[in-house]
Amino acid sequence: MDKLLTETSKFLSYVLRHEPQAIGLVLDSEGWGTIAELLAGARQTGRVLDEALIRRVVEDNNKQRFAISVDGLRIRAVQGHSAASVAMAYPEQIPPEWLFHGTATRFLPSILAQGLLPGQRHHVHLSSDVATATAVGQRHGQPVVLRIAALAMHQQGFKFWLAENGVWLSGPIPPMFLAAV
Ligand code: HQG
Repeated sequence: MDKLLTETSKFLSYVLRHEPQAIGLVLDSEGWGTIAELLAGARQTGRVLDEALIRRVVEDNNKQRFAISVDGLRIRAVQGHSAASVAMAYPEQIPPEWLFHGTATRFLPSILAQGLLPGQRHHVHLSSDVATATAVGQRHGQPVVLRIAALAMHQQGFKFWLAENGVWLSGPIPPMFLAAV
């Protein structure tokens, strides 16, 4: 992705996941906002953005973070939200035996004491492979990957959801289901 695409992707993540009100955008409970309102809001903040650029970001995005509605009028982030107005109904899924969570070593004492917590976001984010989890952990510092006994959790009634870009989501994960990889 070139610099403009990366920068635009970060802007879309910010307004579609966290702070839609920063540009006067309204998201429905499924996370959808209209592209027209997004463009108008961005323009007011002086940002160079047009529909073609939005479509390029959505299509080229390395993690398929965004989706455009079938009618082409609306856009949303497919996971990662913290905005209170959004409560997406992800499809519940039976997880594989193990899922992975990448974090920074400095968070480990707290995580092993409290379990994994969603923090600002609506869910704990999990990966189906160690390489992806390592990259997620690297964003925070010296990475470490935890293995989650996901199927055992499911069998005990914990819920797991799968976002359309392959990111697994869950509620809080108690320490007893965590182990170092
Ligand atoms: C940590 C990116 C202390 C947790 C990624 C993480 C992902 C605790 C941090 C998505 C804790 C939250 C989400 C506890 C959890 N004590 N620290 N009890 N429980 N933590 O960014 O999972 O590129 O909100 O380990 O690829 O890193 O934005 O979550 O380190 O899919 O599309 O608290 O964001 O996707 O950090 O990343 P984040 P995350 P995008």
